[in-house]
Amino acid sequence: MTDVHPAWLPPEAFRAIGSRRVLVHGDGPLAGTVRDEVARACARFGGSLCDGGEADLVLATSDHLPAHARAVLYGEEAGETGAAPGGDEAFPTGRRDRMTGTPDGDENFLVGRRGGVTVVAGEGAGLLYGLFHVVRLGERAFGADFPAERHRPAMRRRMLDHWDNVDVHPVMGQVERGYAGGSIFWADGGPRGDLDRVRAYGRLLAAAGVNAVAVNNVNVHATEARLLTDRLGDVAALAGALRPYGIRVHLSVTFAAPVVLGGLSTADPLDEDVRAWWAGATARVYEAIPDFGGYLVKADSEGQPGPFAYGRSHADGANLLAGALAPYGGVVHWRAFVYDHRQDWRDRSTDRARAAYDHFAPLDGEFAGNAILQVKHGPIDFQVREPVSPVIAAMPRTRLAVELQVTQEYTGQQRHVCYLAPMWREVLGFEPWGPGGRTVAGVAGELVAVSNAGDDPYWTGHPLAQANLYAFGRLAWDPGLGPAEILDEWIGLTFPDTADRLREPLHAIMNGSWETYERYTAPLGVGFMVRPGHHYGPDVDGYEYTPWGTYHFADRDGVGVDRTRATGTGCTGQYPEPWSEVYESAERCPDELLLFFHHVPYGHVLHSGKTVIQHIYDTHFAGAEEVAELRPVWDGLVGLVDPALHARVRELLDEQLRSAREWRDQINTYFFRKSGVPDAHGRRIH
Ligand code: GCW
Repeated sequence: MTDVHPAWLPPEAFRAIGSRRVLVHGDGPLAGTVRDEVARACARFGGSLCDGGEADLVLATSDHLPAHARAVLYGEEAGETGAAPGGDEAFPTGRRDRMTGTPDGDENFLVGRRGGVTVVAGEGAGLLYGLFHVVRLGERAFGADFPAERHRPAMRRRMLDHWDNVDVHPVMGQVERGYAGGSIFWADGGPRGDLDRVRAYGRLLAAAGVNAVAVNNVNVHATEARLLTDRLGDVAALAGALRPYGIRVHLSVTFAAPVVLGGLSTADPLDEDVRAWWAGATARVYEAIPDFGGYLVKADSEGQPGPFAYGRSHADGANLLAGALAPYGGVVHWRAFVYDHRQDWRDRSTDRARAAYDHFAPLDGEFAGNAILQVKHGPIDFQVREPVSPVIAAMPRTRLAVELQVTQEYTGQQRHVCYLAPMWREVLGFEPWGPGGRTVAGVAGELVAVSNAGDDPYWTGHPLAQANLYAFGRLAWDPGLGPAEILDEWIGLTFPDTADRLREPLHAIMNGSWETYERYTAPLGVGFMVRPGHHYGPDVDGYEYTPWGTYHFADRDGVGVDRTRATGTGCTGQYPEPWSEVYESAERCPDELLLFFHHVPYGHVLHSGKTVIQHIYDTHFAGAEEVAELRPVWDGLVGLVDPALHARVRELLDEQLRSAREWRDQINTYFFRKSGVPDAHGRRIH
């Protein structure tokens, strides 16, 4: 692992801890990880691991808290009794694991400071998260006193899915939709063999709050299928490297495994032999990996096998695997990304945006308690702007995970700066039942994202894309965090020496970068318009006459997809009130989603007061202009970041500008030629 960028955990981030006297007290492997971290920091910065009353920082499991530390958290009187403020239990959460019935409190931690001592108490991974909390606080953890606060993750599972292949796929390569080099886990048909790098990845993820990783692509090809059986040892090795950081390993499996691996004639979920096969295979998995997280399945989707072949439902399919995993406390993540990818573009009644709801909403209540339906955040496919998926509000009796895409397949492929936390924050804060109601974050128990990390020295190709990986973990821990606040944390950790001078320019470059990207690409929620296959760069009609169900229907009069109940596909009816009405009405529909739900004439006037066509021209000129402004800001940072990192970003900004101009010109030219409407400001359109 040479020359790998430390991302948000450079040694310097540990200075505040490493220059102090620290007591680490607790049993168990994760307490050991905390001790190792602290020991390394102290060796570097002159502090010490101590074992007595003189500590500046105490990190301990609750049963190992010394009395004086206990008093810091619980008050003097409680110091001896162990009663937590506001509750009887030290770590109450009220949540219990549905399968095992055990309290689900081992990720919590308490932190407080009094009389010159900072104390963190937590069980299991909680202690580790507490350590990283102190890392984030830096010197602030050792300044003024602060009362004990309890921290707990909002989402119980905070998971990254890797679309990594073991074999190099002839079209998709080592990592499907990977823009950061090869895979951290696999290379050329086998394990990549750099477990130090895997461990370092786990450490970064833990510091951001992630606790689960699926180590192979949801498109499970022949070699990858065997990770479940004869290649299980490779998965166990990864689990071993990630375990010290509280991260469980999950595996994408093929629904056809009993046939392709087990030699059975069927994979029918109701067949007894099939059940027995999964039970046996799963038992062997847990023998090798006792804390294995579970399976991830893409079934009946884009050519992957599934229960439809046997006339069974997706609940039958998911419950088959859930049943095999249940004895061990494992879970199956079953993806809701099911749609017809062989549709006829002439057929306007089939609507890909409807598909997940149509397939899954009727199955609400039929899924096992350890089956989690994993729903992409929008109804189509990770576009720069989509409404929230209607599935999220439609399945109150089903455990749901919301899936985001950190890898920037549709948002610039890690060649463009596109800080995605503002989009995710909007998704998580969306209220499906209207203002004042529950939010998406409140409905989903888990947050999952497709990782953007690879074996690139900066982990993410574009060094600034590290912030997306970091922000994903932080939002999964606390969806209430503000995107700018998270970015600020990331800047402080990643560039500890120059953060004060970097904050303003980096916020200027990144805060609005998602909206900038939106401005120069597909307008008003219409989506796609990317080059087929690799999905980089503009190609307005690239998907228009294909079977993929991603159309914009632009003609000389107008553009957009009619998804209304009145005259279109009826997709608006999949939303509860008030959104079903808001989206149904071209007058009330939010501008940014207008073309997702409506086909309108170019002269349609938006809430902004502009016509659709003028909005298209204006945003595309503005978006490309905004990108042109980034380069001078970045040039001003020479000397404030590592020269190699500076050079890498500079090159990428040049490509982003080239690409943004290409988008601007293709989109504007296309719509000018279709509509014949000139730009009100007479700017150059080709
Ligand atoms: O957006 C699409 C991608 C596919 C991906 C699929 C999915 C893994 O283009 O590459 O396949 O989504 O989410 O399953």
